[in-house]
Amino acid sequence: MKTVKKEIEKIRNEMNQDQYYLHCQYIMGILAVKIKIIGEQLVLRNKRDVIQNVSQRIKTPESIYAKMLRKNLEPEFSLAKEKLNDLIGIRIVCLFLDDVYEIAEMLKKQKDIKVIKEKDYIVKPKKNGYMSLHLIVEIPVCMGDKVEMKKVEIQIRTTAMDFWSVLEYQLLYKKNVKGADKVGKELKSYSDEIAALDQKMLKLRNRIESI
Ligand code: 0O2
Repeated sequence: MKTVKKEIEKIRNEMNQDQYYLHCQYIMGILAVKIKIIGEQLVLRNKRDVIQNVSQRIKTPESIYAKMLRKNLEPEFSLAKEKLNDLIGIRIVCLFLDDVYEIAEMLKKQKDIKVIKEKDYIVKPKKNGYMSLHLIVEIPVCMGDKVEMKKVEIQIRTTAMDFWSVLEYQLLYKKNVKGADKVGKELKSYSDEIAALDQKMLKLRNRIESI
């Protein structure tokens, strides 16, 4: 137990060095402005609100440590920077299914963002029912005469998917507790209902817009 604490402290110390948090804040600041502009362009284009909420986080030392072990990797921060795509995470929540893909397309068009990976858990949800569109992007950070590319995971999902995943995240920490299996199955069935409802709401919105 002591070693776990020590390893996590080591990661924390490494994160505190090398202006890591400052670089993360710089990237999150750039992306926040970009997403705000995209949001305003979408309001003008679609004549309605599109982006409902944007949140950002820097992965904690505890979460880095746990994820490195899950991936059978040494829990070293220098290795985590190389291997983990979500040390910086941004979540965009929107109302409708087509908004997810419209936001993703607009992000992909940004000249200073390079999409290196796309995972569509909406077309192909995870086994437990998790749905979201993930873009792993690289953003250049200029430091003196050097330019370093930093990875960010951008999760884009509907309000309904977000509401589901918050609950599922709580269950994750109770996986081995009695009753968790039953709740997991029920949650999976709600994910199917959410997928169907998102489709229905989109169709209805299109009908309303065409009246
Ligand atoms: P936390 O605590 O949110 O940081 P990769 O190397 O990119 O192929 P990775 O990073 O495991 O593999 O990718 P994946 O599966 O797309 O997961 C990235 C993040 O998406 C997770 O980070 C979660 O935030 C979210 N996510 C993925 N699957 C689920 C799920 O089943 N339920 C919920 N609620 N969220 C999920 P972390 O590090 O797991 O967690």
